[in-house]
Amino acid sequence: MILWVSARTSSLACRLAFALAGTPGEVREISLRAGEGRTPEFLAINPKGQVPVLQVADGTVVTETPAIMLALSDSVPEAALLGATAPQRWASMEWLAWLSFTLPGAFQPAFAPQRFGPPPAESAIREAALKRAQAALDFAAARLPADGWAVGEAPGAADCALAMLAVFAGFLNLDPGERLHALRGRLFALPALHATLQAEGFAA
Ligand SMILES: N[C@@H](CCC(=O)N[C@@H](CS)C(=O)NCC(=O)O)C(=O)O
Repeated sequence: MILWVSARTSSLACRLAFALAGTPGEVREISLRAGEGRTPEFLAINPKGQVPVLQVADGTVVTETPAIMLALSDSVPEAALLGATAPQRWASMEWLAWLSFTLPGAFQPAFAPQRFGPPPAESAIREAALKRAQAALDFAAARLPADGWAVGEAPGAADCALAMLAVFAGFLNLDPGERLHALRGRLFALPALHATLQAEGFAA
């Protein structure tokens, strides 16, 4: 399997999950900043020009974070990335779907307001987006346990996605809240994730 990512973008969630599950295959890094998401070669793989993208062994291409998490979970079932029971899988999908809505609705306009309106509106767009992003962080933090993992007894896809949200909070100087910050700390301390965190520049 091949997972395409770009460091320090939203592909981090799937990259963490790929490593957490011990997925056979490789991670291929492109640089969105250098325009590598728009090359003919990359667009032939993902016409959306976005990361993450997963290519499974038979060549099938999967895009969109929740779908990639599902494909990883199906490919390495023993890792139980989405959870060990049906209610846990539903809860994991709930977090992933919520994040898919929250990132473009709150975080992306905070990072890149110029993509959401003309120059005179940029600072108002950013301010409003920062408020929505903080509200989303507060919502997540209030629903996380004081210890352990977001869903079930083991770390999984929801934790990887929530840790990415905590990282983005840091980029925007927002407060992830004690529980989300602690969840990220527990996840990032897992030895299985060390090489990934090094590659992303989060570990020495
Ligand atoms: N809905 C997609 C969003 C993926 C996405 O927004 N990826 C960003 C990285 S932060 C990207 O590739 N942006 C480049 C672009 O849209 O041109 C998912 O859930 O995976």
